[in-house]
Amino acid sequence: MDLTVDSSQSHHCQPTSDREHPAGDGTTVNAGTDARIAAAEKVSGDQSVVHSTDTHPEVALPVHNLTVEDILKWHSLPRELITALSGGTLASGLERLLTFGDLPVAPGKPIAFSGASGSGKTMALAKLAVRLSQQNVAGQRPPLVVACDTTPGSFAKLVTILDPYNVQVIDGKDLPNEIPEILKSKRTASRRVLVDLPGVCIYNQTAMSRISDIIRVLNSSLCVVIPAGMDPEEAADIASAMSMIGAKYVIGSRLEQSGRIGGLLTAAACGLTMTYGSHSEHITKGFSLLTPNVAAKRLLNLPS
Ligand SMILES: Nc1nc2c(ncn2[C@@H]2O[C@H](COP(=O)(O)OP(=O)(O)OP(=O)(O)O)[C@@H](O)[C@H]2O)c(=O)[nH]1
Ligand SMILES: [Mg+2]
Repeated sequence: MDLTVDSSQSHHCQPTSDREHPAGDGTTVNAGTDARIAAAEKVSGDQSVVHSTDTHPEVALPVHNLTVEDILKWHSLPRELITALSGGTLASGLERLLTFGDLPVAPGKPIAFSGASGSGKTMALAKLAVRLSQQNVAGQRPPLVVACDTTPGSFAKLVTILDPYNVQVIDGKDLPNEIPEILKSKRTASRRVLVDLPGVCIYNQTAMSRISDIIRVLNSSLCVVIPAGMDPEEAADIASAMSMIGAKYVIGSRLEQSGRIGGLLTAAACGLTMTYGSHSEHITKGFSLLTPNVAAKRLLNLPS
């Protein structure tokens, strides 16, 4: 397999410390100094080897002499995707395999955030709402947030989070049966609207029907939030089920909390455009576009 590493990328996963890891021969090595020396000795003409002499001096993944293929396996990326990524740099493989882009946030076209319970939907929505409210584009009002999660306290929580940023939250608990008056008004047609959906189990038809009906009555686009660490098969099932009710976009969450992001990439490979990654628990921090280069670097570097 020819999976070369772009020399502009960091090649090593960041360590938490120099610690003992099993070596291939059953002995243990110190993943700091010893691993660097051992890896340096192993470097050959094989471009797929993760070199030890590059900018990041430390090694964190469980073994020191990893190829890019090894790293992708570590992320639990399905074999078919690893094969499809081969033939160039990791970033170019990602660019070829997946679609990357921004979320099309526009007046008159709400965006709804879907996903499993606790996946980070509300946090991602809140981060985007704050960014939009701070953009200060002439004539552009702050976005409007529609809270559709009927879990007790969830509406109040969103209001508390977004009030300081001048983002109005309206109660959408009766959607899809009753559309809040403000969403019917002509003035709202010029506003950007973000819709906070409840967490769903994709096998629960009642829950899936409700979110499907909400996005239909609001004429909303649908985005799926997939947390780092999610099993790729599970992520693929969620992405596919959400695609069937119209999802076109995916956001990664908790990228600084879990190491493996094979689930996120697998979800994107199910036909969703990779958009943002959330990598902080703070509402004003850690929300960036996941470009092929950013995704490649994240695959090769553990969060520190
Ligand atoms: N560290 C970190 N925490 C996050 C991130 N995104 C979400 N969280 C946390 O994960 C937890 C769940 O996030 P929510 O946004 O409430 O998840 P949700 O999908 O809306 O959950 P439900 O509405 O209950 O289905 C919260 O404690 C968030 O603060 C992230 O990128 N980094
Ligand atoms: Mg929520």
